Amino acid sequence: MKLERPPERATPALEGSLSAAGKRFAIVVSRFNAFITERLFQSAYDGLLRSGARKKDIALVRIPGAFEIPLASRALAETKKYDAIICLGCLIRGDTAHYDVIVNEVTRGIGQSAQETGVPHAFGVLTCETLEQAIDRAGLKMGNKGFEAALAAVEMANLRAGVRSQVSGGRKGKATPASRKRKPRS
Ligand code: INI
Repeated sequence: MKLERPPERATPALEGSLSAAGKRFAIVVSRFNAFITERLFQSAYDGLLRSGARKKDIALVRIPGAFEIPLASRALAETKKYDAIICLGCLIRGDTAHYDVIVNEVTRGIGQSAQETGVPHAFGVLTCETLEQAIDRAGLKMGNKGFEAALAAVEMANLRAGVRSQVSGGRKGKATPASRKRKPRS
């Protein structure tokens, strides 16, 4: 039997590594549906530690419900103390329209906070029809979305640092001014 080598990647890509060493994170966890969100939190914390983060570099912030996540995560991002924010919550559709009015606002608010502050935000907010769906995503059949969010946060923190150092030509914190860009050969 002949074993084939996996194909080489056609185009080298800039990607964030999964090393959390030296990086600082804030985890925002909502108390609503705590049975689920505590499991998301435990798994996110585990994911950060297993990626090399130090306990002292992980801040935990608890808030009442998913609706409060955008405000808390934005306040944390604006401190510029964290390389990434991990947002954890659990929205489960009930008999009223409460879920529907909250769900888009939470999603939009987290995205807006990420885009306007430039700090990566991982979206670990479950949006489920039933409690069973939520349980499946908090450590049962579908894995744990808290762990996935933690790894996404680590990767994006490294990607952001990589993009910045590429722009600055490897010099930390110094971006090359556009006026000093090499002129194309004539
Ligand atoms: N908060 C959640 O985190 N999940 C839910 O499923 C939920 N539902 O369905 O009501 C929920 N509501 C509370 C909301 O997030 C706010 O905490 C509350 O409205 C106070 O601002």
